[in-house]
Amino acid sequence: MLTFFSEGSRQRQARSELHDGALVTPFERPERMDLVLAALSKAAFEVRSPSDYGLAPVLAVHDADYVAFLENCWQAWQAAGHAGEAIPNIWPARTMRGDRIPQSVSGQLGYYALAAETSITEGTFAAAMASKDTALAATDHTLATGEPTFGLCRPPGHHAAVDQFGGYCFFNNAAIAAQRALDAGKRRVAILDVDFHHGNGTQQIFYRRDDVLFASLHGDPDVTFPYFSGYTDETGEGVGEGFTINYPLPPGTSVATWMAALDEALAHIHRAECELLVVSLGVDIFEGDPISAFTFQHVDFIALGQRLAAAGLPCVFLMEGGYAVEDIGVNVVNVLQGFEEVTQGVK
Ligand code: SP5
Ligand code: ZN
Repeated sequence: MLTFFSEGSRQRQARSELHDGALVTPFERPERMDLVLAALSKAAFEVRSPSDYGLAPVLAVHDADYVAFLENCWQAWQAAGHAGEAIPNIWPARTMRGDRIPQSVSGQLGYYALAAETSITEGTFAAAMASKDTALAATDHTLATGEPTFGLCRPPGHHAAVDQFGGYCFFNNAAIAAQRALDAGKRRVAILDVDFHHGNGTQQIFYRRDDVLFASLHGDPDVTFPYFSGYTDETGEGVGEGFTINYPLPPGTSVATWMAALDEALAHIHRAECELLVVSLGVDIFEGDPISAFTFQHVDFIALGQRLAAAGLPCVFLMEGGYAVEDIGVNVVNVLQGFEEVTQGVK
């Protein structure tokens, strides 16, 4: 399967993640890409660089003030004399005002962040730009050829909302891809999110729309990040009612139970007559993932790819999470090869 990857993704070089009450080396680290690239190379996948699509496709789903904040944050943080990476520590919490965007970068961080684990650093904006280029190039290839395509996006995107970053995400690559497909003439696009964590950002971006169906399988937010999004009673609003569907599953959920939920999600997508499938491909559903709690083994990712292919839609895969660094390459390639076995009739 043709893959797109931008070397610009390496500019995301954060040193700090707030985890378990300490600053640790981020789980979302550049080595993740090296191991996926090695596995793709071993499987003889062609990898191409995306072209530069500029900011217009980003501004089609994100607010301009948010994009400007991301672009300027690191410089403002440094100008303010802070020693470490830019990390929020105050929010417009429920008992405070949500209608003010403070002048101070510290206040702005709280306004535009939805979680504190994700720092902003020197190359963060450039890497986010590279990541959305990867998503757009993959989408354009599928739109032009009908062939499945893999976008090896980094940083990931599915937690990024209209005007908020967090969960290692800055620009919502899947949302940018789906909007691109609509702008190219598709009438309805499905985004299927199989990452362990709920794709709260993707859900929020399309919550009141019926041209993008968002379906997600994820750890039950009652006990799992992002905690405040991903429950079954979130089904969309207005014309979007019925175009959001969530399958929260408890930690330790068996692969059989997960696959049964996947089949329900695919049936829902089928009924909605979607013309393109964008898969938010997080492989943190792997049993060995250090921050997640599902039970996928290597071989189960092949079955996942096969089931996705059976949906019979043109398909764009976009990388989201997956933090068992030694295993993410094989897990990703297994999904893509499982998919191709079905679409190309290879066994
Ligand atoms: C794209 C993506 O997968 N983002 C995930 C962001 C998760 N950030 C917070 C994780 C908190 C994990 N705590 C789990 C403790 C397990 N022992
Ligand atoms: Zn995840």
